[in-house]
Amino acid sequence: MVDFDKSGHIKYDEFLIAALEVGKFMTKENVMATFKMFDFDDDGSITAENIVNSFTNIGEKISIEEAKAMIKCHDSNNDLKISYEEFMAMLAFNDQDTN
Ligand SMILES: [Ca+2]
Ligand SMILES: [Ca+2]
Repeated sequence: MVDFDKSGHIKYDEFLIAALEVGKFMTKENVMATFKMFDFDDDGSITAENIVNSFTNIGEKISIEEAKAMIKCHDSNNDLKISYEEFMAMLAFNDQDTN
């Protein structure tokens, strides 16, 4: 992980920037793997609870409100969850090798 401001821990915006940087070079398989990393309960969507769990897992604390705000930014159908499609859009992932 990248600690841009040398604060000794990774803040959620740094985490997102790092994810976006990685996203530029991601394959479809890597995007799915990253999605599943957030989707703890493996139900095909990332909820605010899933985000809180993910950050707890990497030693970061964010509130449920912060997680909800994060989802709202990328939740195009307003169901308060991030679907795989919305996650790909969030990473600006372009699947260029579909046949
Ligand atoms: Ca889930
Ligand atoms: Ca959604």
